[in-house]
Amino acid sequence: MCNDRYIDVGFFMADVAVILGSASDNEIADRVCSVLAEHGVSFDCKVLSAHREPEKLDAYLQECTCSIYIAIAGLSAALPGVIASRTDRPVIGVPVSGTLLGIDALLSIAQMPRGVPVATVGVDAAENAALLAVRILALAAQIGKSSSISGSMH
Ligand code: AIR
Repeated sequence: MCNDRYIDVGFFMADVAVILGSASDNEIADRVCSVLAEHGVSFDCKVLSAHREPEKLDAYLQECTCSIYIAIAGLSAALPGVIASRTDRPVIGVPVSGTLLGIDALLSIAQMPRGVPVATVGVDAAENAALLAVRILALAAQIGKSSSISGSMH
C-alpha cells in the first residue's frame, strides 16, 4: 500500500511502521511516506483496521521491529491507541477527516487514558506526523552516540 514510488523495506527492517485503518486513507499515507522517503527513513506501510481485523493487527505488532508507529485512521479511530496498548515504542496518530470534520477521529486519538500515550497531530496532518518521527529518530541516534561516549569514560 502507499505508493510504488517508495521503497517499502518490510516490517523486519524498517525504522517506521505506517499503518492505515483503511485503503481509503491512502492519500494521507502517501504524504507520510513521501516525507519519510525525503529524509531517508525506511518504512513499512500496511492497511490493518483495529476494528475490522484485530487479530491480523495483533499478529503484525508481535512481529514488527520498527522503532516508531504512525497510525492513520478516521471515524472512531482506535488504531493508534490499540497499537500503543501493545508496544512501548512511540506511536503517532493521524486523525483523518471524512465525517464531522475529523473531530471524531481527533478526539478518539487524543483522548487516551493515562499510561497509554499517543502523540496526536492535526487532522490530515500527514507531513507533521512524518517530521515528528524523523525528529524522534534523530534524537534517538544522538542519544545513542552520546551514551556510548559517556559509557567509554567510566
Ligand atoms: N476505520 C477503519 N476501521 C476502523 C476505523 N476507524 C476508519 C478508516 C477510515 C474510515 O474508517 O481509518 O478512515 C472509513 O473506512 P472505509 O474502509 O469504510 O473507507
